[in-house]
Order: sequence, then structure tokens, then C-alpha cells
Amino acid sequence: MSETKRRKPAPANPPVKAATDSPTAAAADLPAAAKAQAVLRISSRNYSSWSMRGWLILRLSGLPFRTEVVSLDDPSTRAELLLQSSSILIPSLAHDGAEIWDTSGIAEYLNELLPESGLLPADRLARARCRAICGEMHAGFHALRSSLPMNLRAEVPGFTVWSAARSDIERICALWRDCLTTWGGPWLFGAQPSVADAMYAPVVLRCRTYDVPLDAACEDYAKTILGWPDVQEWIAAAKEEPEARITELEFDAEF
Ligand SMILES: N[C@@H](CCC(=O)N[C@@H](CS)C(=O)NCC(=O)O)C(=O)O
Repeated sequence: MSETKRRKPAPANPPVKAATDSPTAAAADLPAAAKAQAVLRISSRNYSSWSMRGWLILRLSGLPFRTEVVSLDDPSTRAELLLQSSSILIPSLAHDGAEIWDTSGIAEYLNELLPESGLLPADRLARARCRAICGEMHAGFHALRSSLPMNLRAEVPGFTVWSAARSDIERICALWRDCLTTWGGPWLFGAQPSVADAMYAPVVLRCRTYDVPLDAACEDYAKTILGWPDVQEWIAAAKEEPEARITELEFDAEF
């Protein structure tokens, strides 16, 4: 988005956009550069929180795209990925000659391409805060990420969250409360979901998997995320995903 451009105010109860992976969806309304075929490479829907974030960001952008699932365990897939990009990191977006393998890079690219999509909040201060909290998720919360890995098929009632992960969760809840109070909810930056909600959605799902209690404001936010049709679609697909050789990764890998 050009930093000065403002979106029209959102209606009081806007419907959540449910764009499809279809390469033809709404193509007629897109700027010329956006009409190239977009392919988002992801890995496991059940375990890869970064894949989920990238996919939600694509959905929010409204850019039609195709999803390609790759197996990072397979050496030949890794070799192939390295031929296409200088990184094997997932998610990776290929679009109109660009290869972008980082979730924040994908969000910024799509925001420039489709400035009216509302990926970032319209207000300058909200946009700055949005970028800051997305950066904090992207670069931090290592204890949470390693000790409560995403696993959408699991339920771990009564899980003990140790102190480092607990302080990550407390910090995240403080960020959520601050955003919900400042911008009025139900999403972190007001009436519409933004990149920040895509970034924190996997944290909500981890809290559910590991039975983490939340205060009333954060619980309401968790329900907003769980009611997001795109999140529901992702979870349903994760539950259908064939089980991979992943058992040893479950409590070790940082996803
Ligand atoms: N900072 C990256 C993180 C992506 C990441 O760590 N992806 C993991 C899967 S969830 C990956 O591709 N790992 C490949 C490997 O470790 O070989 C982003 O924002 O997209």
C-alpha cells in the first residue's frame, strides 16, 4: 500500500473474505501484474505453522493462487527446490518472475501488489504497530515455538507449560489485549483481519492443542480466529492430510 493511501472504512459487520485457490477467481478485477499465475509452496498443513501463515496471507490478499504441497523430508524435493530458489524454506511464493520464501516478504510483496486488499491496516499508526507485532512473531517466541509445536491433529489436555514458554504466552496475550483495546476488535486491528491475525492464528491453535487457558479478552480473540472460514478450511485439510514420517519431529522441530 502506498503509505498515504487510505482504505474505505469497513462496514460494521463485514463478511470475512473467502477467496479460493482457484487460478481464475476474480482475475478480471485484478491489476495487470497480479494476473500472472501464483503458486504457493507449502509443506505439512498439520505441522507447518509458517505454511499456514503464508496461505492465510495469500487468502487475505485476494490473489488467486494454486497451492503446491512439497515434502521437505524428501532429498530429491529439496534438491529441486534449490534449483528454483536460493532457499528451501517454506512457504514460498512464485509469482510473475518473483520467488519469495519468507512469510513477511510474501506479505509485503502482496501488500504492494494489491494495496486495496487491507493486508495491512489503513491507519499509519496501526500499520506501524501491525508490522512491529508481526516482526515480533517472526523473530521471537522461540520457547513457545519449540515446546508447543503446531500439531492440529493432537489434543494434549493438562499440558504443563514451562516458564520460558509461559512468558512467551504472557507477552503474546499482552500484545493481543493491547491491540483489541486500542483498535476495538474483534480482529487485532479492528473490523477486518490483517497480516497480524494470519501471523498469530497458529498461536491460537497451539493454545487449543495444549489446553492453554486464556483470559476473557484473549479467549474472545481465539474464538474469532477459530471462526475464520479460511482457518477452518486449513484445519479441515490438515486433518485429512496423510500422516508423514513425522513422529520424531513432533516434539523436537521448531515449526
Ligand atoms: N522465516 C521463515 C520461516 C520458514 C520456516 O522455518 N519454514 C520451515 C517449515 S515450517 C522450513 O521450510 N524448513 C525447511 C528446513 O528446515 O529444511 C518464514 O517466515 O517463512
